[in-house]
This record gives sequence, structure tokens and C-alpha cells, in this order.
Amino acid sequence: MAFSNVLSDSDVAAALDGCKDAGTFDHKKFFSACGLSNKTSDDVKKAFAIIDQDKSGFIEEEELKLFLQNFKADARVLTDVETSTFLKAGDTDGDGKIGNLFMNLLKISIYSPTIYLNLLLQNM
Ligand SMILES: [Ca+2]
Repeated sequence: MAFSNVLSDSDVAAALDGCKDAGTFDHKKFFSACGLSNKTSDDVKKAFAIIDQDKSGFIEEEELKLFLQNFKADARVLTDVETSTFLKAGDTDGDGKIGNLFMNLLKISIYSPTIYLNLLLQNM
């Protein structure tokens, strides 16, 4: 399991259960339920690297669509609407993909001072 070093199995199961029906995915809820919101920026970077399957340094629309399958192989594919909402939430510069993280999403959903500080430092 790709995320087993970063997240607990029961948190992941709960997060997936919360969005098992098409149209119910909400990234803020998901990040919070799976525990990613409380992780250090190193762990978030690891998560980003897992989701960025082709290692392009960005999370593209196709990768977002398969987002849930990174957590569980037989999880559902996100709907087009869910994918585009998710993409817009993280695509701060409007280039159609999520780069400078993922952390942008986490910043919105939690405001962890540690993560935010690290993000600022990286961008200096
Ligand atoms: Ca990619």
C-alpha cells in the first residue's frame, strides 16, 4: 500500500468511506479524515510524490482523477465534476495542473503553522 508509511490504514479506510458515492468527494474532508492535514510537510511531500505518478513534478488532471486509487487500488475514479473542482482548488496559477502543491490545498483546509512555514521557506 503506497501510503502505508505515511497514513494509518483505519484513517484511510474512513476517508474513502466518506466519499464512496460518486459526487461526494470533498478534498478538505478527505485530507482531514485520512490524517494528511496533520502531517509534517515531509509527509505531505511524500504523498505528493505518490500521487504524481509520472513524476512530472505536477499533479495533472488524469492523475487527480485516479487520486483515490492511490489510497486503495479498487477505489472509484473521481467524476469529471469532482476532478475539476479538486483541480481548481489546487491550481492557483491556472495552468491546468497542481504544482506547488497540494500544499496549497492543505493550506486552505487546515492552516498548520508548520506546513505553512515550510511552504514559505521553500518558495523563498
Ligand atoms: Ca504528474
